[in-house]
Amino acid sequence: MLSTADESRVWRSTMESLYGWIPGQGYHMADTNLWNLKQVAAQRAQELKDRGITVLRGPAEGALTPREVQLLRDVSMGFFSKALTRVGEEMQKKPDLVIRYRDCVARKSHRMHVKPPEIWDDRVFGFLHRRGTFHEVLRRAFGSEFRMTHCGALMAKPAVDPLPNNVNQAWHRDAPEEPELVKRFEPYAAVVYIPLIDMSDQSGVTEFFASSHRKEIACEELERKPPPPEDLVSTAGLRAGDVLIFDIRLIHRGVLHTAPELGLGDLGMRPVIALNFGVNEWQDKEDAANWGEQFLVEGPHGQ
Ligand SMILES: O=C(O)CCC(=O)C(=O)O
Ligand SMILES: [Fe+2]
Repeated sequence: MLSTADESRVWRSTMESLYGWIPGQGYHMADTNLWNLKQVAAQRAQELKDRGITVLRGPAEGALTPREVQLLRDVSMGFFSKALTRVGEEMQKKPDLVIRYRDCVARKSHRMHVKPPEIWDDRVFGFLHRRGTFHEVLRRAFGSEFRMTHCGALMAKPAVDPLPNNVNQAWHRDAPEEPELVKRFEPYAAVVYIPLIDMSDQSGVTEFFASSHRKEIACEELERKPPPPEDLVSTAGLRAGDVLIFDIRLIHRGVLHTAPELGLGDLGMRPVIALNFGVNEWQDKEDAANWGEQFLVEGPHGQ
């Protein structure tokens, strides 16, 4: 448990990131709003535990501000374009190149997962690392010390033509259950998704099977028999900066992005920030399991 002094520090920094609270001058928000945010955090932490997924919508619930979204768009799109240039150069040498680097991997469903190094700079991106309502949700859900273990951007490229490789991702869990940790923490790790564009059904949504985090379900079977409608949660309708949190064991999949006009840049990309958080006892195998050994893009590298 945090002491009252610690708790009030967490909330002061939340206020600072959300409402521009200035030390020494106090903040202008009424106490009732602060109380509301605490209520939101408590309720969403419970939802994360029960359903394996929860969403914070709009700045009043702790979503990112437009300025924070813009900062993230700039670094994601900037790094993506560097990565694409480098992929082009490497493909000239090796047309059957497998894109699996330490800072950039290709995924199914026309997705590229990149790690812009700037995001690790917590002087600029402190709002992703430790301030904000979503950290408060995680703190309450984990009930223990936790840390960020991965941060990147999931870029979905439009796939408008009916080509054979234009397929949705397979249903999957990002990591299997860890029975020893479940005995002590419930949950023990979670993923945070923050779309950087307003999401419609066509802009490359992610679909989630709510409540699947504690169920024994064979993901392959969902290709034939999809989740029941009442448990199907999609990112369609989220606004840029909204914060979706899901249990690392929750079943989900990426759906094709078919609306370049709703995306960013010349290609009409759909960027989503993806962060992993877990209790200190949890070891994140994301890098070892899914990423390569060598860097693709030259320059400073993140963590
Ligand atoms: O980009 C998305 O919508 C989801 C991607 C995903 O789940 C993954 O790559 O593991
Ligand atoms: Fe995934």
